[in-house]
Amino acid sequence: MIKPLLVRPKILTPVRFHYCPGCGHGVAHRLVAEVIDELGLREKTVGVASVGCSILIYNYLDLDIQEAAHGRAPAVATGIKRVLPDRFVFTYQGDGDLASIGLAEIVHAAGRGENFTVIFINNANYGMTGGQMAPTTLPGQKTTTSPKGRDVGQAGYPLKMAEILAVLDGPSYITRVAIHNPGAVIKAKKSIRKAFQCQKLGLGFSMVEILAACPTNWGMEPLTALQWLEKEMIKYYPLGVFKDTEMMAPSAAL
Ligand SMILES: Cc1ncc(C[n+]2csc(CCOP(=O)(O)OP(=O)(O)O)c2C)c(N)n1
Ligand code: SF4
Repeated sequence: MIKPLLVRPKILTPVRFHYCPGCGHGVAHRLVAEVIDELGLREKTVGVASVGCSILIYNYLDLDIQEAAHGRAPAVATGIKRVLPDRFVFTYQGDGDLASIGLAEIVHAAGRGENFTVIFINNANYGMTGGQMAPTTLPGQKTTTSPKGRDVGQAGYPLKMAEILAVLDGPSYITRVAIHNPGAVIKAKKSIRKAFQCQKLGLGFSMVEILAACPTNWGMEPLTALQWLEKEMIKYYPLGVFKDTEMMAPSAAL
């Protein structure tokens, strides 16, 4: 009998993604769907969507999903998790949403150690609204609002959110991964699984920052965008685990 290598996750609806060719959101959605399926969390999960290109995530994941105003997903997730502590709660946020307008929300939710998980898509620009410069735009990177390249003398340096949040006491697990090749995608899935497990263990705030391509606004073919991500983005945003308290928790030994 032929054993299928790839099976569509049950919670990934049979709806065609509206994302541009080569966009990282589709891959990230699938990884979230696979992990929730594998952990058997479907009936207990509430997702919180932000604005941005992934605002339609409720079309693709067959879960309870709450929309939040720009940047407010961590505040909404805090409320849901506190009222329904047995639910499994995650936010799915772009970098314009999380690192710009929602900076206060994410910092305070992390600082309070709220027990939910953040999936943070860093594609170095505001995707949905036309590719403006975001706090994550690389030095020298051209965007619609920095047509000559981000000038750090004028616009300052990018915010490295994983590093920034990892210095706080509240988070249990903070990591940065990428999804530019199959090996990286496998690692990204492991990190999402680990972040969800931290929440299951009640260890507090967890976040997976995912470096993802936005070929349309980068003005590149999908393949070139993946190469640019590997060559330029990872150089500025190193991959790795920035905080992991799971090993210190008594329940981790069970
Ligand atoms: C309070 C508020 N401010 C601004 C906007 C406009 N807006 C909608 S999507 C978006 C950009 C989102 O970019 P990002 O979070 O990086 O997600 P991406 O589209 O790249 O996935 C902006 C600025 C909004 N909808 N609400
Ligand atoms: S604009 Fe960028 S982030 Fe938005 S769907 Fe297209 S590639 Fe994806």
